[in-house]
Amino acid sequence: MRERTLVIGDIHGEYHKLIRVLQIAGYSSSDRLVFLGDYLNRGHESREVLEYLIELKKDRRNIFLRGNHEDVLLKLLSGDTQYWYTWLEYGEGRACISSYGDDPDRIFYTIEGYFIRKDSHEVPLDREETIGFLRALFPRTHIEFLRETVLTYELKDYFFSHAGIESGMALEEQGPNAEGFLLWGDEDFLHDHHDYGKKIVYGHYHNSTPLIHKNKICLALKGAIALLDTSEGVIYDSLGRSFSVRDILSSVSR
Ligand SMILES: [Mn+2]
Repeated sequence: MRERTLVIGDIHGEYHKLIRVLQIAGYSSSDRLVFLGDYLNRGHESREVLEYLIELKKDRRNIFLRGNHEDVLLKLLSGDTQYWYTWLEYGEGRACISSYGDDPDRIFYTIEGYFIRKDSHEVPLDREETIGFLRALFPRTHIEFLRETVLTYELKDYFFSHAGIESGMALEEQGPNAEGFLLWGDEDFLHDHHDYGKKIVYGHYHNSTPLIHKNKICLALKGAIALLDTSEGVIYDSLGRSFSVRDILSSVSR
């Protein structure tokens, strides 16, 4: 069977939607997959998503990029406690904690920072408590999976990252020095129509439909998961819609 490359946008704890969009695209094991990151948080099935991705990783052709949500969690796992706010409140990480079987309401904020309830005690989430809590919450295989995610990936005609690139910089230069742009995005890139030689495919910015431009495609959707079949130039989503990249580009340029 022919090998297709299927690119999947932000998942955010929505296992059932992920399965749905793979079914809609007719995914089979002859296809290879590129995931754009943001696997965790917000939805209620973060653990199911990670378990499934770890299973898919057995196929070495499949690529798993790092999203800002994974990055923040990795920083917490390394004991950087300043990221609790970003992970819990901005990132809706409490949904992830519940999906891994703990009670997120055990963690609360005071003027002195974040605390966790343990039996009848309230303990500050300092470096040691943070690492201890997260290592008990996540299976080791899940932490390894997060650590092994990558910032960028390229094919002949495509460049992939979670949130786009550093605008104006050549693709070869988009490495760890551009990490902030690759993981968190940048306004300049959103308005950038420069031809980088490859189409940049990214997620992070959730829209109601996939964003299709000559030089870039955004696959993050509000309330759904998008998938790009690079061989056909078609985007499917978990709601059952499909979008032809070529048709949309020709209607814009007309
Ligand atoms: Mn993101």
